Amino acid sequence: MDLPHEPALRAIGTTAADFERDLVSNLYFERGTTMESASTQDVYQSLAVTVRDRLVDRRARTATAHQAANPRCVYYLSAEYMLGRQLRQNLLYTGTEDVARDVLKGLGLSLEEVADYDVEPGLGNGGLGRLAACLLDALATADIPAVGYGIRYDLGLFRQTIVDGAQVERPDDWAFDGSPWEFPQQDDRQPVGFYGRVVEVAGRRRWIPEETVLGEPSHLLVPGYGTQTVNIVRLWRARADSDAFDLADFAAGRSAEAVQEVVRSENISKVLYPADSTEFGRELRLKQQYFLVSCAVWDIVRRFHLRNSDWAAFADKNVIQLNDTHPALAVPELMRLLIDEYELDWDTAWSITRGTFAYTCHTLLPEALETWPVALFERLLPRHLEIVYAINQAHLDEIESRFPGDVELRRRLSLIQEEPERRVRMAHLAVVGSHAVNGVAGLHTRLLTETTLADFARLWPDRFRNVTNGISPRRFVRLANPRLAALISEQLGGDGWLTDLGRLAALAPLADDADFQRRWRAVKRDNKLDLAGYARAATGVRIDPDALVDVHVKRFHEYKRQLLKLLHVVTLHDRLRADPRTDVPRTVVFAGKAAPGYHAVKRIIQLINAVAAVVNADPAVAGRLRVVFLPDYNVSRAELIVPAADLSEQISLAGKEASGTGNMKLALNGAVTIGTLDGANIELRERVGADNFFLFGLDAAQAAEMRRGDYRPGELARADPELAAALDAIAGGRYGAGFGDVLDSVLGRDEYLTVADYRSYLDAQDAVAAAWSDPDRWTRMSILNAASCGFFSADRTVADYRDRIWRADPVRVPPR
Ligand code: 26Q
Repeated sequence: MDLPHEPALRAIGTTAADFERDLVSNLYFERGTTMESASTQDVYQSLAVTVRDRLVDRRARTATAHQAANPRCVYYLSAEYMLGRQLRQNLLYTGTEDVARDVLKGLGLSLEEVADYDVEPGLGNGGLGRLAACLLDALATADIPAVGYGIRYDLGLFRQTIVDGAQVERPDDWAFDGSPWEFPQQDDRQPVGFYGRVVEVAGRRRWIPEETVLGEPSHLLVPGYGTQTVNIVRLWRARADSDAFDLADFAAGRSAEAVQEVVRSENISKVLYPADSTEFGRELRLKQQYFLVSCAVWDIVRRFHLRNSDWAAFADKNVIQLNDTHPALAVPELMRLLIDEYELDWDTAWSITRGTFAYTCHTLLPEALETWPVALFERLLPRHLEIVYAINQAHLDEIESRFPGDVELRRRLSLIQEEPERRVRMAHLAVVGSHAVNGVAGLHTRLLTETTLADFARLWPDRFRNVTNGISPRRFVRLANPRLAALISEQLGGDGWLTDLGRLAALAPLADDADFQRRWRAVKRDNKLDLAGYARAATGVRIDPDALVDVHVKRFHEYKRQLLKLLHVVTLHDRLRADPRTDVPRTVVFAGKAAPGYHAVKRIIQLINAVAAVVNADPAVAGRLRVVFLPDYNVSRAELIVPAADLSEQISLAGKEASGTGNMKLALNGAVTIGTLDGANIELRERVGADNFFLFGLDAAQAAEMRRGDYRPGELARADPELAAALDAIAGGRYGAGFGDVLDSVLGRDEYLTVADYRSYLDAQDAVAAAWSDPDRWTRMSILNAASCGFFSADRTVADYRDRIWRADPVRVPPR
């Protein structure tokens, strides 16, 4: 397939000489410097552009191939993308890692020191954002045409620092030095309206917005591994019109007033999840959601019209996947475009809309289901509220016709919550507006259809399906753990396993092979040394590479029970003070961010740091127990911690974690899991085998039962001498005074049943210690964990979405 003007393009060569020539040329033309005088930052930027050019070439060919095939395209709408650092990935995916290394060596630089300048775009917060990135990686790898739509936040999720043991949030200005990976598309700016009123023109309702901002897209490239496909993430940034700056105010010395309108517009894409403790913050969040949706839906419609003329084909050519409810406004927005702008009738528009959307739910916690006050909704999006009401009317009529007289059912299923205040239920909007709704792990989907969305599942059983999450083996083994990847490739005779992860099963017969075991352990030990070096520099804490590395790394939330892990640490501390030979040498690693407004978990971070300070300074436990809190957990930090882990803590209260994906990353890297029967832990345990998984705790049914019954955590805690001692040690100030509030959360309501699961958890930890004491046994478990993780590849997840929801075919992109 020829590109226009191709002969005029310089060749994109693959040899070291080609690469070096391009690098020198980029240094000169892009940075205005030479090999002799370039700074490492210059070299980084030029190297990035050199790699990027190779992706641009593939992107151009991908776009041409998609244009010709006019395929069904997957549009992924997400408030978060946690793509991770780009340089090493893009070198790998373009096959230029080795030449880059050689060329840099000639300059007296190592690839590692240059790659250190690469900044991770922190455009997400946790599992949902990283899932988006893993799915895009797998989509491109499967040659499926896809676009990810998101917001280009100026500041990503905050950078977490620890000051006096407490989390302090600092801005994450990820593009401060300019991101070489970003392609701004100023030509495609597009207006987005807010507020205003609805008028009737020639019998049709039309929205006249009062305020308009511009959405300006920029692209990040998403290459597939082992293919030519390069898809894109299209991220939108809010811009004020160039007229918005008030020259007169500025001339009069009123500089703040002069930029007021610019600031107000551009605030929309300023930060991820603005604090919602004020009216201003809540309104800004809803504005963000509409901003993303308006830009994306308009863009999807425009792209459709480039290749198609008939609306009847819309739902065949496009599937829009809603990553949770944050983009659920896309449903009324598409309806508005179809009805108001393109003048389709309601029924046609509705059938197109429902045929196009699919919704992924990522939670079970009812309090996490988003709702918006009708009053705010109406003020910001008056026409959308009318459409939501109309959708709701048809929806309630359908319920009435199928379940006549069931007022209660209609109340529960309505898109509008009436009490204590009228609010729009975004999850209901997403379910009603989609032809497919999925949970993210087997248990999650079952519980969704039995509890949180049970009424909907009764109404439309066929709409619900499960798609268990997965992770990118490229990112989480090949890039994060190159030593393990090399060992596996050597053993399996190639790297085909990176796109066919089931092949890891061939490692299982080696689980007892002494030589393989030795090499497996050596990889883990080297990874621990890397982590130890980092931890030493970041926190001053020394990590012993021969100790059991026990990791609890994920967002901080009470349901994830970082506190349960900490109570285990305090008990170990007690036991070691009494007898220094109990347990095995252990290093406990915590990492994760707490939402800035979530006081209760920020206190847990403080307590962890307080315990760490005392334990690490206590000569009675030296060489036996270390506790380290690694600040600022993100994708890059996960890439460092995950390969070094021996024990993976997946200890959420059963029935609360939708899936978890850290559990998969850790197991795939040979960590053994201690966990509850929650989320994807269940599927993980089924695959690795009960002998290779440390199970503890109540299951979801038992936990729900206990919550309903007469649960008395205070009494239970006193009845367990070790738990009582641990709580007393904290209350008595061994780790500093003033942690009474944290204890109250456990002894009072104990919402997440920490006390109920404590004994079972400690017993399981004792079993962990026994297994660790036998290195051959542990290594066998470790190998079998990795060997059994094939199912958790994001490639399988994407194949499931394809079969069950998307029905999208691959489009091969021919090589040059
Ligand atoms: C809610 C209301 C208003 C504003 C923001 C939010 C909000 C923001 C972020 C709600 C949820 C999130 C993030 C959720 C998340 O990361 N969920 C995780 O998704 C993973 C991928 O499916 C699962 O593996 C995890 O179990 C789930 O916790």
